[in-house]
Amino acid sequence: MTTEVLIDEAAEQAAFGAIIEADSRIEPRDWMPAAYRKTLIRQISQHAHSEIIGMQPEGNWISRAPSLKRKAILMAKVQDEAGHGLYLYSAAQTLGITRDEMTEQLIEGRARYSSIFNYPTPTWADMGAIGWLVDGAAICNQVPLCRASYGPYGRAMVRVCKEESFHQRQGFEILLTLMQGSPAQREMAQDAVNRWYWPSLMMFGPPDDESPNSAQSMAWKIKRFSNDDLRQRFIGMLVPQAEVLGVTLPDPELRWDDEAQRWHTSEIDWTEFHEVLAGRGPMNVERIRNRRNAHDDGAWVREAAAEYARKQNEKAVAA
Ligand code: FAQ
Repeated sequence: MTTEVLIDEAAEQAAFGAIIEADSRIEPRDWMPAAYRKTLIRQISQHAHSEIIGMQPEGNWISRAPSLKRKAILMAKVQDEAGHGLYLYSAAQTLGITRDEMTEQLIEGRARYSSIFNYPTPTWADMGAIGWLVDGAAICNQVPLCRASYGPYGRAMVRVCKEESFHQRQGFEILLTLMQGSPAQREMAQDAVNRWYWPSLMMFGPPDDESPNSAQSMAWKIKRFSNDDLRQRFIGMLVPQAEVLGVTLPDPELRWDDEAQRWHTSEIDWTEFHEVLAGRGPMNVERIRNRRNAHDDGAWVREAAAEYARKQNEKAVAA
């Protein structure tokens, strides 16, 4: 490498550092370290895959929602998740990876998506628990991401968060309605909360001392808070809401520790988390199989769109 190239790179590195330091934004055409680009592609594509796979657990209930109104709301929510996936794939594409590459990684089982979407949805109350807990956790995690140092990611998050907040309220309202219903309905709501509570805490990722990416991602201001801090914030949000609902959070040890200024909880079952990440959760195989089938079934649409674009291009050239 020549001295000139080294000086250029040092100048670019310094300019990048200054943008991060000033809490300003890195944009697609700006110089960025290769590792920053790689981390963003990893996180944004995993996030996009989560939104897309995340349509399946609730999609399972669209045809069985208990009323026309509930069905319309659930359809709108699931459609929003598709939209989130698309903004996020677009944000990742600005970093030099194609949508096809990301899709291939997902359907071949080489990409991660959130652990939470590998759990089944056997009852209607699961729609309430997903909205309240899963979208609630998503909001806690994603509001700080609106300030992520990479422009296209932070901007996508602003709209995503607005929609997630509607999602969380509709889930809360489903649970509230069930909790004001018959004993069987209250039991169904509590059972769903029991099943989703711990997996929703795992959504924030491994404990801080076992999170290999956190320190660097926080230094780059992609992540603004650690996994454990966000998990704590989430618990603090849930406790008063659980009281309003009249549900019990399934952790007998849960209490505010005044001395430590933290929520004291039972130990999270990290073995379960790692099993799900390794592809051995209750629904991993089905989730990827469905996604692969949908991709195969859509092949003719992609071919037709490509052919249409080719013809339009041909016409434009001829004109
Ligand atoms: N599941 O070093 P860290 C939604 C992986 S919300 C699976 O701590 P990092 C809305 C991690 O990727 C859900 N994998 O990693 C919705 C890393 O993998 P590597 C999606 C997980 O990145 C609601 C390894 O473990 N939200 O979809 C999980 O600093 C309802 C080591 O972990 C986002 O993706 C997990 N739970 O922090 C949709 C938010 N946790 O390096 C439908 C954006 C960790 O082996 C219905 N992402 N891993 O490739 C983030 O904020 C971060 O990436 C974290 C992980 C916090 C998830």
